[in-house]
Amino acid sequence: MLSYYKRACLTRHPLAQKLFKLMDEKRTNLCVALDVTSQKQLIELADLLGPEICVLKTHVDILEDFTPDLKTTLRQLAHKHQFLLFEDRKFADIGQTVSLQYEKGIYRIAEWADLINAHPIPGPGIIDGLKQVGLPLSRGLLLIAEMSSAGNLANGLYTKKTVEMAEEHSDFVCGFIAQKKLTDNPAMIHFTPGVKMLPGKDSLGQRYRTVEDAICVQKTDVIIVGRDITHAADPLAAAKMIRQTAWDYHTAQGKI
Ligand code: S5P
Repeated sequence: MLSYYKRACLTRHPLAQKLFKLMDEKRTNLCVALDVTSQKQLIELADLLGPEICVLKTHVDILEDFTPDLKTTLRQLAHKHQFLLFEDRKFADIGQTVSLQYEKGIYRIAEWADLINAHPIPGPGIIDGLKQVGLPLSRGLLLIAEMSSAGNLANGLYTKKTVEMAEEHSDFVCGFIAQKKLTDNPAMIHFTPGVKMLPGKDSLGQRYRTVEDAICVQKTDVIIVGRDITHAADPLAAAKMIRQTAWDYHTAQGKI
């Protein structure tokens, strides 16, 4: 198994290099999903959990009090605690439309988010549209190759074609949202959502695998954890515990 440091040397994608080095130096492969609806909550949690994470994942469109200065605050926190910002926008339209959704509108995602993701359903034009905006800014795109939710349609040939699309656009695509490792290409980073300390599901189709399963069995790189941290009685203690567990499993895989 290659270390994250070695993988940083094996990719020419500037953002992937940055993330691999950050994970290696900070010793964390935890991405926290802060699905909160107020800016105050988002900023407080980002500042509290920042030291534990490599990536902060947001859904800015669920904020009820969004103001444009949030992007400056998030960038300052990302710099202070050394993490990347991932806006989980799940783009899914034709190239022209997604390029506008990415660059314009009230959220101006391209201005502040290091990472974004997209459904490959529209075909490679979606990558070209996002790339036009993101490549000059050294941003990165994750393709959604698999989903955690019950009954989803992203499997089999769809997933295989997604991996091929990613390889063909590896100047901008730096990895996947997936439930397991999909390629041996060391440049591609696998992010896995639907992770908790204990397995289970929620009432709306979300399915959870454990940290151990995600890292040791499915061989993913980064775990995305939301409610197991944000709904814990002590979110910082939960984040510290999950971070340490995930890193211990990662090092036990011989990736050090
Ligand atoms: O397949 C997916 C893809 C994503 S990005 N399943 C997911 O759950 N997600 C996101 O991960 C979802 O939008 C949410 O922000 C997070 C999971 O949150 P949790 O509270 O269930 O851990």
